[in-house]
Amino acid sequence: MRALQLPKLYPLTDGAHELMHAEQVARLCAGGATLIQLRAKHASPREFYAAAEAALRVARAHGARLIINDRADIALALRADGVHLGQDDLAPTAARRLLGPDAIIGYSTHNLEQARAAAHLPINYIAIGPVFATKTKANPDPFVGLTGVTRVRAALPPTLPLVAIGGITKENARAVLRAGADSVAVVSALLDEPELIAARTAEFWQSLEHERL
Ligand code: TZP
Ligand code: MG
Repeated sequence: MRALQLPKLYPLTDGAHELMHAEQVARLCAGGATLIQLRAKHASPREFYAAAEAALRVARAHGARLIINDRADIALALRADGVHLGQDDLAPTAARRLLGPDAIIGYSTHNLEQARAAAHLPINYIAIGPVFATKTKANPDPFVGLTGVTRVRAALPPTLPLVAIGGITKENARAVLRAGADSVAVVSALLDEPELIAARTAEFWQSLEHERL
């Protein structure tokens, strides 16, 4: 398992969006995204596979990496770059057996206790969230705030990258990075207006470039 250098901005697609995943990926890549997670909470496995296949083609054409939310089987079948697992998905150890040492495996945690328990799993990054209130996730856990990010960072090995997610915008992202996140995962702040996805993504990047980290 290699150490992962995470980009500071990590966009996710949204299955509830009016644009198809592949088109969301195209616009995110046009704005400079290099690592994207495909998230389709209401799609059947068959639909998700088809959407992921099309999205992967677009991502590869742009040289971006694509991570599949929830489904290690789909990541494996498509040779995607990796999988992002939640607390109730296939366990990271089992996903690592399936996908091998080179796959990127991310793992969601929602509090300090879960993050501590995840620290020694065979994963490439841990996500903590929601950091702030979010409308994108159904039944979110209580938000952890900036102090939650800092506490999780302090509890993890320094070499394990930390992704923060939930309610993150161009305006608050720098504070989240300063609180200890290596990367911010973002949905609505990039995708809310379909015609502005590329522009919003590029602006988000620009706002982070001013940050010395
Ligand atoms: N996990 C915790 S919050 C969240 C996920 C998938 C949704 C983040 O979406 P947004 O729109 O960036 O708040
Ligand atoms: Mg999941």
